[in-house]
Amino acid sequence: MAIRIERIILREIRLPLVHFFETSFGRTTERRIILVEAVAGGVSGWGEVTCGERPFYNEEWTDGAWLVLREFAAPRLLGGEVENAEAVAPLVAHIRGHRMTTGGLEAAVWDLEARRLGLPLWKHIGGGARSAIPCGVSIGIQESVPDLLKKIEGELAAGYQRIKIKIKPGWDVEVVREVRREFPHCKLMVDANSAYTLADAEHLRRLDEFHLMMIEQPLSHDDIIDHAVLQARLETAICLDECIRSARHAEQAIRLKACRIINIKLGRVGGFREARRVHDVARAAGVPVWCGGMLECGVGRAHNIALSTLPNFVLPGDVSASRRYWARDVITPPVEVTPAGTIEVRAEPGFGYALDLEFMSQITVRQETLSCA
Ligand code: NPG
Repeated sequence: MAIRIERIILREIRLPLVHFFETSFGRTTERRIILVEAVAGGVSGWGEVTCGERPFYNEEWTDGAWLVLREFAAPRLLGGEVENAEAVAPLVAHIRGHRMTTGGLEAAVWDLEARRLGLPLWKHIGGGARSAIPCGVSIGIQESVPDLLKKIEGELAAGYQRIKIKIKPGWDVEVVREVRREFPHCKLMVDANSAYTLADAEHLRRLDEFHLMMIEQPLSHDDIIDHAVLQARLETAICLDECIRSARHAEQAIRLKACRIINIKLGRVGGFREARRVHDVARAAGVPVWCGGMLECGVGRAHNIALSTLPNFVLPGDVSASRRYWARDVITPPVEVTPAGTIEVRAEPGFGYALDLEFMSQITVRQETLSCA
């Protein structure tokens, strides 16, 4: 279905987190999120740019994303016809990197196309393997181990199916030991966000005794080969996140045995087209995947839910309830998690939730409408 996109509206919203979120590269207390609204024939599709406020997770950041969208990505879609949502990623593929940025735009067009067809987004992307998605939580680095244990206890009581804790040098083996002592049977994994090098291999091997589901991205954000060396030395499965930016990277990582699990983040790989390709490569190789999170507001969260209905998303992901992050979300109802630790997939067209436009306008700090000159 050809789409003539008439307008692309960029909004930056500011949302304070209910609790700071700390990783090995820093602490976030308030999000600055770019939402992308693509309009065609009176219908709007919505996407979220999932990059951080600072270029520390990868090279992208809010202010840079705004410029890339305005100067390079949006102009490619305005003023002509786009064949369909699948055709958006190739149109912006000449932009090197910046996949979370272009991915926010790409996802908006998928949502738009789904709405025009009257289909739920999950159906439109070929998902629907499950009607409720299994949820885990990601718990940032805390001020103290007792704080961490208390958090874990609360999340398990809420029903979440697996716990992921962030680690970094100085907050790793002994912390995991205490968590395991307190919670011997929960599904547990750790995420290092690239905080180690191969020189730490012996140290990381000490994590093997804790029966972790996986260790996520222990080594450099742009490395696959060292991960292969490390995986051969660990019993624990390595899951790659940062360094899988495309289906080609997934293929290479699997071929080199650099990981046994892949975290797919919609933005990191540039949107739904590439996310499905990564999913398919992993599935063909028998490598399970799960859906990562980037502290998204409701728009990105809803997209992640749709993505998580593809068949190979067999492990609980980092997609969790809105209330863990926001006092009020930009969608209604907010994303909620059942006592069984699942999110029910909704049947409405598009991403399945209503936008709270009134609240959104209150928290919008800049807005720009791009249209054909
Ligand atoms: O629940 O959205 C969430 C957070 C999931 O841990 C999570 N994200 O590296 O995967 C990550 C991490 C992250 C958090 C990355 C903050 C960047 C900033």
